[in-house]
Amino acid sequence: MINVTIDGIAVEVEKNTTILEAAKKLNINIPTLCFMKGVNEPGSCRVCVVEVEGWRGLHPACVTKVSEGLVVKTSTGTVREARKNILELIMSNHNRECLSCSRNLRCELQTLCNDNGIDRLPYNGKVEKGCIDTSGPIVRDPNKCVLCGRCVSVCSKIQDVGVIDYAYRGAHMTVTTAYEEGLAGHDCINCGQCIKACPVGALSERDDTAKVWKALENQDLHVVVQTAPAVRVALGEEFGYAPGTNVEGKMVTALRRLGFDRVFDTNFSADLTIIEEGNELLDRIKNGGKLPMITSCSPGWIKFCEHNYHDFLENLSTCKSPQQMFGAVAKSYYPIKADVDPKNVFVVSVMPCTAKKYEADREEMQVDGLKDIDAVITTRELARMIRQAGIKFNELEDGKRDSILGAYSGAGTIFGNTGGVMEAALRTVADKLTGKSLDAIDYTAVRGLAGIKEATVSIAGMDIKVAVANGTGNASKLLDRVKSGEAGYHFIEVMGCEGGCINGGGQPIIKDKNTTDEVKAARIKGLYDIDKACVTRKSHENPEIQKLYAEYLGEAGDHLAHKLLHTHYIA
Ligand code: HC0
Ligand code: SF4
Repeated sequence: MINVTIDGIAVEVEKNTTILEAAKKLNINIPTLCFMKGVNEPGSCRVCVVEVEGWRGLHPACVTKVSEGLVVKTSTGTVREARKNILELIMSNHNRECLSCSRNLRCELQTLCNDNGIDRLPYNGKVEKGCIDTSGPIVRDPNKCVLCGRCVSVCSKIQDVGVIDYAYRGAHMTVTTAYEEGLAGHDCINCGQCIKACPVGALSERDDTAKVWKALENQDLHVVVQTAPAVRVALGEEFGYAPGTNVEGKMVTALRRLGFDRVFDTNFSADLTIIEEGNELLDRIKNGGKLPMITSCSPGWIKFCEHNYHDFLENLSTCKSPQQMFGAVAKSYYPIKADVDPKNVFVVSVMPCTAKKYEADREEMQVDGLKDIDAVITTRELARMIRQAGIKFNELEDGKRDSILGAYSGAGTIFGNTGGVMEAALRTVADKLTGKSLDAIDYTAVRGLAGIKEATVSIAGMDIKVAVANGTGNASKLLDRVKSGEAGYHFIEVMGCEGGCINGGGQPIIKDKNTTDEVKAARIKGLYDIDKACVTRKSHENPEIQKLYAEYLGEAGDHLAHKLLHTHYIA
């Protein structure tokens, strides 16, 4: 152990600890900007500089390791002046339209400037650095970029995509794509992890709220909404609730107040996915189909696979994602039951995911000329709509979902967690294979935040080998092992974002990036708690799903189910 003194307080820390980490132990907050633990640690922005007794100059706390007897001062006059000067320089190159920025009041730079007494801007730098990229669901504004590199690191190191990087030098330096083309023309998978990493408003999702408001005001339309599993345990953060708090009831009431004709649930169609996907898996295992079968519900992952792992396209389940299955059913079965014209049904999705905007616009995501989904908004956009409507979210009564696309099981709920689709599928497959209703349904080996999880599950004398990868970087690692023959499985779940949808690119921004893992864990727990409390915890026991098959679809994998609920991929 090493003894150091920070701001006059002695502390003992492990070898190789940075000054930043040591200060944290003492609850001393050294401000940072470019630093993201384990992801981006370049020590380049210099916002975290401190003084060390006996050393010359100032030193970045995020990359300077402690040594025995070190005496550190984190807020001397020299440090405060340097920090202020650095922030003034960053601000001089930054588009300062804060009032109209999507990150206003949620911007790390704004907070830093406020905390560090920036009350004037002495320098005029280069603010106009390029055009705003609106080519796809991820909007990039180089004029707001502070060159911290967090998006670059997340995209390359965590997601293994690497579609953005630094270009040019000095005052001309910018973060951009190859040939400075729009992200939509590149291999970007629309995961939105760069948005969550960005400390300012240089990255954001395309705002589709105007489209939704317009539909809600159109009296000719019957506007229905579905909300993804992970939204309910994160939306509350936008209104002051702790991460993981289940605000489903208030969200349902808010959606009704906004004017939606019916409030349904993607958990319902997650159950539907399990019926189709479970059937497909059993069919592939019994009839020598392509294995391992790989889940297909995460659109970021699908695009990643299409770009980088062509060899595995036949391994992908042909099932549409729950979002798309919902739309297909909402425009076929539902209009018959509700006696409305399918052409007048307008389907809105509320998703934790930015790639869902892209998925909804894929050409193949339509049936008989009707798009499955008409508009997708993120958790953040829904929060904005609620605020715009003047709804006092925290004071709302709990509301209940509408029937007939609103009932769900615990299995459908846990889709939002990494390992959740796998666990939900195993619950149904195990019952089908044994012909019993099994009680042991907690498949804990596939739970948790590890990047890659593996398990062998024995069901009815059969050993089913499964693996779960979350984050496309981890998917690469797993698939490379499968490709080389080093690992073999029957079934693989891949989710595009680390932790699964609870950490999707459309979820509330986590202000203190050092708490990211705690926030993910709390959201994950929120969904497992809902699962535990559900009367029905298996997809095939969802009564509204049973009714859908009995009244309309027939058997899983039948012609109609295939037409509505399955898709294909592009090599
Ligand atoms: Fe997900 Fe989904 S679980 S991808 O993360 O499978 O976005 O929450 O809605 O479609 O259900 C996101 C979340 C969904 C879908 C479901 C799946
Ligand atoms: Fe990279 Fe994902 Fe951002 Fe696209 S959306 S630039 S893939 S991090």
